[in-house]
Amino acid sequence: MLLRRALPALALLFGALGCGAKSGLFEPPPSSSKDAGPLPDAEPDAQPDAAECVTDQDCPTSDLCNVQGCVQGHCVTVSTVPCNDNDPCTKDTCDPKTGQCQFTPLTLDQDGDGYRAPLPGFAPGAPGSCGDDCDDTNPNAHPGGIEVCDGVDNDCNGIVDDNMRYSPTSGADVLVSSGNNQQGGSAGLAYNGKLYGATYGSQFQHWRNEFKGLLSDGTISVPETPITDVDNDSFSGPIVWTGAMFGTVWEDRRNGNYEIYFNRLDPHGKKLAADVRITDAGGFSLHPYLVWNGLQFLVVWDDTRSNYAALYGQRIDVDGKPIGHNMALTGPTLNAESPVLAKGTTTLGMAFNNGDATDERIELMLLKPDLTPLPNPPVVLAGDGGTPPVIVFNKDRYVVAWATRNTVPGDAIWAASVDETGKIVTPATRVTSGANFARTPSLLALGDRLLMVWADDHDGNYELYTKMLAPDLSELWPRQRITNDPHDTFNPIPAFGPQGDVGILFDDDRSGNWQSYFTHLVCQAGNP
Ligand SMILES: [Ca+2]
Ligand SMILES: [Ca+2]
Ligand SMILES: [Ca+2]
Ligand SMILES: [Ca+2]
Repeated sequence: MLLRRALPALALLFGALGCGAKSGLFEPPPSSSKDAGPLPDAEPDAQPDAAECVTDQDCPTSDLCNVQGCVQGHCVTVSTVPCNDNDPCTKDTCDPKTGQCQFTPLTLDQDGDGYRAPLPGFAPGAPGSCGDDCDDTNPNAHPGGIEVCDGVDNDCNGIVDDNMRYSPTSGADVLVSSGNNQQGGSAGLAYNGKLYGATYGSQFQHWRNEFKGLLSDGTISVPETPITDVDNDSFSGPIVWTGAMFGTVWEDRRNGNYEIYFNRLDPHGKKLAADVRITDAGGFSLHPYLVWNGLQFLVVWDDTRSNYAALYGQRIDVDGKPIGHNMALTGPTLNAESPVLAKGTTTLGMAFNNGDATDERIELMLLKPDLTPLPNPPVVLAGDGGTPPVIVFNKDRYVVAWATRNTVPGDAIWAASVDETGKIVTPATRVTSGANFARTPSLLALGDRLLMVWADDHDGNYELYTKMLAPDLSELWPRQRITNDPHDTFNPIPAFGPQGDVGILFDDDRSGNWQSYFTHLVCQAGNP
């Protein structure tokens, strides 16, 4: 087929080059023109009279990967450049212009440490994974690395900062949102090796998204930079670091109805392209959440395009281009909202609320690495009025935490864990005590432990506390108070930072209105 399509063009080429000796052989058939369709379908050797070549030199040379020769008056492929490096981790192709083989790796080394991220769905270093970097967003984590107190699993043994612990930096809170706004609200925090990128909302005439770069002590490194400045409300969302750039996702109603938008930011928070609109749905699209899986951004959210709240997902490539269309993740029997996503070794775990305003169940659903739902039915972790959950993957299981809420907030934070087969490892467990009301949990996975940060009224008003949980969710180290002021404090968003610091963005009304603040925990070497 290739030969027949190439022939008229070839004839023109030879005519132009004045290849006189055989030019008569290359004249187009009488019916041909520049716009002629394909030549008749007969096989070359079915019409031995229609000779098209005398020697190999008469045959097309446009594809150096498939060399043509003249056989019985017809140009046929006589040799093909074999491109096979016997490496299942490369895509083998041949460049027709040069005839050279190209072996393109299937995986990326985004952080430039010489180790590639595994293919989605594979554990780092597992057979077929094509990569053994356990954290390709950080050059200080790779096989053979020396473990230091930096919030990173430097040696890729599945344990972050082996045998180290955290201490609060009392009284070092830093105002992040501008303060000249009406109010602010924390949304996301990610460390890029030099600075924390913080996303938060500021309410001026409308709500808008902001980015600010913070050093580990809260010093401003990149001033407040609007991510959106649209003529309507725009609510800030999570931020992730890929090893080369930030990604962030949010909801805004620049077009009247809330839709999900995405963009990539350079290491200083500058947008790399125009905002990417992810949804175009009749109902509101809300509560976006974002994960980087080593190759792609994965976004999940809820929307009511089908007149009930359901969960949807979208894959986005490293260049910021959506891959395929919005994917429906839950069916019509669910009224699902507020999804959060974590990347496991072979699956994705998505926790969410399911129910109505008075009975919000906490459920967890397993997905394939490409966001396709696995056949396992969602696992119900709690049915007692849970608030939007948080999720992390801790070495071999997903850990989900939530607060309860019926008419008033419950008195404790709860958590449960589920393995990658969907089996509940630790059922819903009360993981805090000693308060009347507890709210807004958050988790960081350390492999052999989990750091939890939350707000409760243990000491009178709502303040932030941290504690360490064992993988079975029992208490490893008791609560430590990390904020101290006479006003309520909520909504901690922790992220690993430099030298083992854990940066925490949070909300506080100590100035008389809600603003976003930053504090950090310091990593200390040695056993507790
Ligand atoms: Ca790497
Ligand atoms: Ca790395
Ligand atoms: Ca380690
Ligand atoms: Ca470390």
